[in-house]
Amino acid sequence: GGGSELYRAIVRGMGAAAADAAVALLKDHSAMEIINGHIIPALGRVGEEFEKKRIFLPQLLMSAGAATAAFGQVRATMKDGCGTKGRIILATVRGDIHDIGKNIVKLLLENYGYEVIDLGRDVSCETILKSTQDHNVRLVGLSALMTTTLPAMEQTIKVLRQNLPDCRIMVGGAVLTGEYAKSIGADYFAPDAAGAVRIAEEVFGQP
Ligand code: B12
Repeated sequence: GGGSELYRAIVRGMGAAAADAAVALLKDHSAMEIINGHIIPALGRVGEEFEKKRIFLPQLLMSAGAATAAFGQVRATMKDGCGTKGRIILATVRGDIHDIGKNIVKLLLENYGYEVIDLGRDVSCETILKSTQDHNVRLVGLSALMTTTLPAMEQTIKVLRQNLPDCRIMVGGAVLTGEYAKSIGADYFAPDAAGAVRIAEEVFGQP
């Protein structure tokens, strides 16, 4: 983990090097090992440095780009599931453009055989509601990474509840806790992508 070439390439914001390092790791590591052991810790480090004002937005952007480049290599090796176990909507809420975590959740859900309709990032509650209705979706996953976008998440849950009382809602993202998720009316919270899969298995009744 900590000192790997991939980790350092992401921290330094070197996209091509990060992609190469990911390809090298794929020879003897699984996709989730690389994501959980290298990509996520590196982004955590970058976040800390940003918070302490030791790096600034341009470097944060470069690191995010490097993480996305590495993720692209990892994703290419995972085969798409056939999407028969259930249909799930994923979105990052209005005002929030962080989507690396959501994309990891999507990758794993698809790999476990779920069909994911990815609405992207900065998505309004109207769009999420309409898409959930149009596609007759039973499980919606919302992501938010900032304290400032938690109200948008709460609003989205409210709108979904009012219009689609049978729809289940799971939430995630670095700023969330299980307790907070409950307080804004979510049915489920998970701290990572594997947790999202467990929630899906519960909602869709698979072991
Ligand atoms: C990368 C990054 C960016 C990139 C985003 C690129 C992209 N395409 O996503 C860029 C550079 C664009 C960016 C911009 C900004 N960022 Co930023 N960013 C980060 C950083 C470093 C990492 C986030 C990340 O990708 N983590 C890795 C992923 C894998 O983790 P994750 O998202 O939490 O996802 C996992 C779980 O939470 C869970 N999960 C996630 N979603 C869901 C959903 C469901 C349904 C479930 C079940 C689970 C689940 O599973 C995932 C996999 O394990 C964080 C620091 C941090 N420690 O989080 C700051 C951070 C989130 N950013 C922050 C800020 C302030 C900003 C900016 C406002 C900066 C600015 N001044 O402009 C802008 C915001 C723009 C906007 N309107 O959204 C702050 C937020 C502070 C706060 N508490 O509100 C943080 C915490 C940094 C800090 N410490 O100050 N950022």
